[in-house]
Amino acid sequence: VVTRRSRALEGATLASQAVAGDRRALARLLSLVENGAPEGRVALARLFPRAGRAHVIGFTGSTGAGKSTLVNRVASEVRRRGDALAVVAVDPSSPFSGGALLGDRLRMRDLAQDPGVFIRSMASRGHPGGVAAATRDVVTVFDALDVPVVLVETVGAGQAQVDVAQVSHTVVLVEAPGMGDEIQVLKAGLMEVADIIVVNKADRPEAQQTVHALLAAHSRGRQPAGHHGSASQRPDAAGTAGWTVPILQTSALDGEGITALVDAISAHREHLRAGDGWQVLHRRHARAELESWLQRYLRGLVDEKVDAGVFDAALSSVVRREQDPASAAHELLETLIENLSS
Ligand SMILES: Nc1nc2c(ncn2[C@@H]2O[C@H](COP(=O)(O)OP(=O)(O)OP(=O)(O)O)[C@@H](O)[C@H]2O)c(=O)[nH]1
Ligand SMILES: [Mg+2]
Repeated sequence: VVTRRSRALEGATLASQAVAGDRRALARLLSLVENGAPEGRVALARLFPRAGRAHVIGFTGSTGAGKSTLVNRVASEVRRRGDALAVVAVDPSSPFSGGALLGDRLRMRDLAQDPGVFIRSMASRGHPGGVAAATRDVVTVFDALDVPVVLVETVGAGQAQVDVAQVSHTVVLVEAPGMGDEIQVLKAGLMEVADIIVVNKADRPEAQQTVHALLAAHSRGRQPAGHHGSASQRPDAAGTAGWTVPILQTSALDGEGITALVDAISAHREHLRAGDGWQVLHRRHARAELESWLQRYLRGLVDEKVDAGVFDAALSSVVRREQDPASAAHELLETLIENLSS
């Protein structure tokens, strides 16, 4: 029988072993953390105070733009400059199937031999608190192990793209020529979260056109009409004010432009560090996490303290349109409060 105490013990033990450099313990710990297991929660509680120093860089953008190839190149360059690093890749397919992951694995084989590199692929499905929360937790583990740089690659679809801003200090938006990029990125609201924009596959002739399209889109979103230049100012969000979003070109396939990209990533970090950006981001991330845990706990409390039958009755009354969902939720909350005080 697995008791609460033995789980807590296992979580704490795995956390200490991982901190001490035990790779097997780390792998097991990451699985527990990813799946939201109680052992993982205990370990995270232990590790959390140790974290907060890693520079987390999120890579997002259209499917097939070359994010994985680029992350691999950036990882090599970061290593060449002397930093240990972790790569967290959120893959849309299951962890044990799917060509994309296999491809990523092959590409990462050289890096994987390096003891200064940690690689974790995680499925985008099957996380009780959502993929963003699971990603954040995995990042926290690496951060707590004193890994100074964490590269996060997200799936190229839907909401998960924008979520990358919730875990990252620096968001790199990766696009490729000829993908209807302008429309795609605008639709997904990605321009607003990008700190660095990369046109990958610059070896292709249409790359220049894409750079122009992105420049136009970017300045339209950010500047009064008539702005020209190779980069544009991001005037918004506290803490990131004063940062000029560079639009860079890379060819991840043959390693072109990677040095400039890593320079830009470092420059963004310095920019955040020089002002209050780093603190502002940490406060924003902390708030998002706190809010999401409050929601989960509150929902859990309703499950625990309010009869399933009462919940179902409320649901049916909403389905029959006898009651609107907001009023029904409010009544459930009142029932919860009554049950808590009795
Ligand atoms: N020509 C060219 N092809 C590239 C470049 N970078 C990546 N590719 C190719 O583009 C394809 C997709 O690359 P990935 O790195 O898997 O792209 P991704 O954005 O990670 O894809 P998803 O994770 O599936 O969204 C692969 O066949 C790569 O070899 C590049 O700079 N130039
Ligand atoms: Mg990929």
